[in-house]
Amino acid sequence: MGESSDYANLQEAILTGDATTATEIGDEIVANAESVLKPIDVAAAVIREVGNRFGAGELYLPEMVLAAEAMQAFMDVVTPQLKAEAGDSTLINRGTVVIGTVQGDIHSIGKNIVATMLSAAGYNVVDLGVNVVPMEAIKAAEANGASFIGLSALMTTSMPYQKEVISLLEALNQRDDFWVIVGGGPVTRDYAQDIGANGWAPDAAVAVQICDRITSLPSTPSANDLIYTGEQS
Ligand code: B12
Repeated sequence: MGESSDYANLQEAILTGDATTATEIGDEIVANAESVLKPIDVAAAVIREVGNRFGAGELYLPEMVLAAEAMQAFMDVVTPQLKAEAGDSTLINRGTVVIGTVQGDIHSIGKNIVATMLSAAGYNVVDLGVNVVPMEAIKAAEANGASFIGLSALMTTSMPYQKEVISLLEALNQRDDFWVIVGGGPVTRDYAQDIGANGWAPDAAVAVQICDRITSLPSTPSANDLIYTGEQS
């Protein structure tokens, strides 16, 4: 099967919520494609399109659930390969990242990609899962000696919990203890800046870049007034 027909079939499998075919195509891609990065991008674009159609009332929740299951089935197959490709570096330790999807939000696909890429790039990643209440994120960061707290939010209604983590850190006098990086579909660079996050990335590859940039800083600057994003050189 050629690459582009694989992509067309992958798009179709996710759109129609066909997890079996999504798994088969994932297997095929892992066996034959040079890299899984592009197919993951293709799949991510399709699932966002599903979200747009859901938002526009063109399809219903059960269809979005099935599409998400097909996307997840595909990700399950390609994730080990993604890890291998990105380096799967267990020898370097670039520091610990505690990551989770914020309170009230159960979207995990993008957060999982970010966690996989960071871990492959040499970070020790502690994944707290989804629906993580602010204090839990802070406690876990403390307990694991983390340098970073990564917060994913996919809904406008859950984005305020990213801010809540930062506010809590401030109230606890712990703001300078961790770099807070944020992301997720509706989270913009401006929003990240507004809430006083240290880093924002539109995708997982850039998430690794910003963590690398921050860890390579000569000293730990005061946290609040800094923001590192994919848009800076
Ligand atoms: C898949 C999906 C689901 C799946 C989730 C499955 C799962 N295990 O994740 C299911 C079907 C369960 C679901 C449920 C719901 N969903 Co939904 N869902 C989506 C959908 C279609 C795709 C999300 C996704 O996986 N994208 C693909 C990944 C790869 O992209 P990503 O998440 O953006 O991540 C990338 C970057 O953002 C970045 N990134 C992500 N996190 C982080 C973190 C850090 C630190 C950094 C640096 C970067 C970063 O890197 C990632 C990789 O490149 C979106 C549509 C959309 N446009 O986002 C709607 C969407 C988010 N859902 C929506 C809604 C409304 C819901 C429900 C409330 C529906 C309902 N009525 O029950 C529930 C939510 C329940 C809850 N409490 O959370 C709305 C949110 C609207 C809003 N208010 O903002 C959306 C936008 C759809 C829409 N247009 O209406 N959903």
